[in-house]
Order: sequence, then C-alpha cells, then structure tokens
Amino acid sequence: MRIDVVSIFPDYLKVLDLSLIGRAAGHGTLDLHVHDLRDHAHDRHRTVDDTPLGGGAGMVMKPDVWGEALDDVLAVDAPTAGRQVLIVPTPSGEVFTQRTAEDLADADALVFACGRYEGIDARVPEHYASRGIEVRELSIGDYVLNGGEVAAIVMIEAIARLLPGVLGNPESLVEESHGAAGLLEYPVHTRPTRWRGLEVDPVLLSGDHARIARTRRDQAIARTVRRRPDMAASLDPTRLDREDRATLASLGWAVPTGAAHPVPVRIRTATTCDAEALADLAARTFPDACEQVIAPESIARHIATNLVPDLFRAWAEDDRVDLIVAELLAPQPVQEAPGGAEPEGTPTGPDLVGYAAVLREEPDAAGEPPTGIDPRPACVRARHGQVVGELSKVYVDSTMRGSGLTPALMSAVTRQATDHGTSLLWLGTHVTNKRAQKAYKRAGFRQAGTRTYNVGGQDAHDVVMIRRTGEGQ
Ligand code: JB8
Repeated sequence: MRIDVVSIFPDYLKVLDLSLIGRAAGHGTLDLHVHDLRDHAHDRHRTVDDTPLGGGAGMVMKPDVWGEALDDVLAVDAPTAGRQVLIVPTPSGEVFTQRTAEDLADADALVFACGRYEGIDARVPEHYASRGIEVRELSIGDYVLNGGEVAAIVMIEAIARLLPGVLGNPESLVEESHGAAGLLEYPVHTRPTRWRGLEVDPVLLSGDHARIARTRRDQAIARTVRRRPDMAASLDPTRLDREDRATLASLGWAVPTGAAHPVPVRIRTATTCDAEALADLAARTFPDACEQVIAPESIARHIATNLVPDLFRAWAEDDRVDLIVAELLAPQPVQEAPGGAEPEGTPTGPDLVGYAAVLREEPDAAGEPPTGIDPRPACVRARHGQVVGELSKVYVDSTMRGSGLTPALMSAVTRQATDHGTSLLWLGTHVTNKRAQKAYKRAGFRQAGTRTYNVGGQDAHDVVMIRRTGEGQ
C-alpha cells in the first residue's frame, strides 16, 4: 500500500518510521511518502492560510495551495492506480472505527490531507469528490486536536497493522476488541499466578480449554456491558449462543424473541408494588406450562383462585419466599418533554416479563407454611437434614423466550434462596413439558420422582426434580 501525507509539519510523521509501521515500510508492504504543504505556497512568506469568509475566529487553509499539493499526489482522471482514497482528518468527520480501518486496508493508495488552524477550505474535498476521487472526512473521536497529523498517525497505525505481513502474529487479529463479535476483549493475565495478593481465576490454570473459552467469553460480555452499554445495546443476537444470552440477561440485557438487539432489563427482588403486574404475568404465562393437557376451564380456575395479586403481595412480604422479577426498563428518553410534566393517562406499573419464586418450608410462629406452598412429594420428603425450598415458579413471557432470562432468573433466585439457608431445591413440572424439564436440567436439576398436582380441580401428573444448592452451582 502506498501512503502519502501532506502537512505543514512533515516532521510530525517521523514517528511512523519507528515501530512496526517503519518495519513494514522496510519490507515494501508499505510505501510511505510525506510532503510539505508549504512547497506549494508561492509568496514570500509561504502563506497557507487566510481569514474565514463571513468572519469568525482563527484562520482557514487556502484551497489553491491545497489543490496544487494534492494534484501532485492524487491520480485525478487517471484510474490506473487501483483504489485510491483521499482522507481528510477533521473533528467534524464521520467516526473512524475498526470497520473503517478494515475497509481502508483494502485500498491500494491513501492520501492524508492534514489541516491546521480552523481546517481546510471546504471546497477542497468537494472538488476532488466531484472529480471522481473517493474522499473520506474522518474523525478519530469526540475530542479536538490542534491539527490532522496525530489523527492521521492513529489511522495509519490502525490500517497498516491489518496489512498482510505487518503483524508478526496475524492470530492477534482474530480475537480482539472491536472485532466482528461486537464485544470488548476479555482481561488477560500472565505469570506470576499470584501477584501482590491478586490471584488469577484458577480456570485459566486448569487446562480445560472449553471452560477457559466460556469464562473468557463471559468476562468479555461483562466488560462490554459495564464499560460500553452502547455496544451492549447494539449486539447482534445471531452471534450470541444460549450461554451468552444467559450471561447477558444476568447483567441486565435480554434479547426479546426475534429482536434485532438486546433491551435493558432489571432482575431484582419483588416488592408488594409488583403484585398486580405479577398476577397479570402469571395469568399470561401459566397456561404455557400445561396448555395441551389440562382443560382450559381448569387452567382458568387455577389462575383466578391462586395466581391473584394477594398471593404475590403475601409472597413479597414473606421472609420465607424468595421472589425475583425481571422488569423491562423503559427506553431512556432522549430528552425530557418541554415543561417536564408527566404525560396524562393511566399510571403504569412495572413492565414485568418474568419471575421466579422459591418457597422455603419453614413454619411461621403460628406453625403455618408460606401461602401457596405445595405439599412436599414423597421423593423429596425422604431427604433429611436439608432446608427444603420449592422452586415454585420460573416463568418468562412468550415474547422473551430464548432471551436468556430463564437461566438468569433461575440463578438469581437460587443465589438468594441459598443465601437465605435453602440447601435443597425441588420443583414439579408437567410430565409433558419437556421444554421446562430441559431448562431445569441445564440448571442442574435431576428427576427424583413424580407427583400428582391439582390444577383447578383436575389432577395433573408432574415430574419432580431436585437440586442441591451451595458450592458448585
Ligand atoms: C485543524 O481533532 B482532530 C483534528 C483537528 C484539527 C484538524 C484536523 C483534525 C485541523 N484542527 O481530529
């Protein structure tokens, strides 16, 4: 690739002779030429600037001087040189990203026009574009430099390292921040394994490559969510596997079924204020659990008598119940409405899209178990010395199927139940509901037996699954 740089400070570009870019120039991969703009100024003072037309602060670089300089290096009306791009660094340009670097690494020749003062007369890029030159006005970020030279150096380094033969180890290019995955890079470590009291994750020393890859992927996701919510919001769901989605959902970004991007969610402990929205959600989601096998009237009766706001209010107030909800967060308004008044209309409750509950089998002072707790099936009853909790519900709205919210809710409720002393979780799920059984199996549950469960007056046959909590979750 040939690169020409035009500047009033050609010495600035000397840094490029150092480092890997200089070495690439040595190989002939890169052919770098720096030109002094003042060679094209013909007055006694070699003037390159003049006052802005229309007034205003500072000075503007003269189009005639730039035109003469660029005519010398641009192949105007001579499309023989392959792809040539004129790059004008400017804080008012489009943002230069890794995608831009990848695109420009494909060109045969780049010409950088480095301005100073208030910039170059706007007719200069306009002129060359109209003469068929590919022109890009580019900014390296939302801050202002004193001139285009440093920006050009940044772009040249980002582009040149993508050229074949410039990097010693091209594999360094496959896994890096701002790559196609849309994630930041995971944190890296080297020996010593313990340094100033800081240990590295033992998984890195395990030799288990699948687990290492999973841990790193989760760290990359966590970093991206914390540091770059803008990147999290524009992740491509088709590049996210099931575990990515679970990690992402636990960190507050869920991918609605079929959506192009994740949306922000909050996974939190429920309060009594959620009771109405929870009853609505339960009524929407409960039929999914047994639709094919229980009569619609029985389902309706169960919902109307059991899944009512009072049940969820009682649960939210009961220490023995771990009740977790997933709330869809409203997209942040760009700007507050003028006047700042709240919009008219019905006050809206939380937008709940999932919930999970564990009911711990501790009698209260009056000897009563938590409201709604099921009798412990025989296959669970056999286990002594355990604090038993029923994983009563893990429901996710149909719009959020495959979003990662189910495992995220499951791990949130399990963590809280464990913190509150639960050592054995059990659940019943309809024998025909294979999707639920698979999800519970992935969460570490194993079948322990069966039970009969009454749904609105009709007996249903459930699989009973159990899972110990605590270490190794
Ligand atoms: C005059 O911040 B920058 C930048 C600033 C400049 C010029 C070019 C680029 C020319 N000031 O990227």
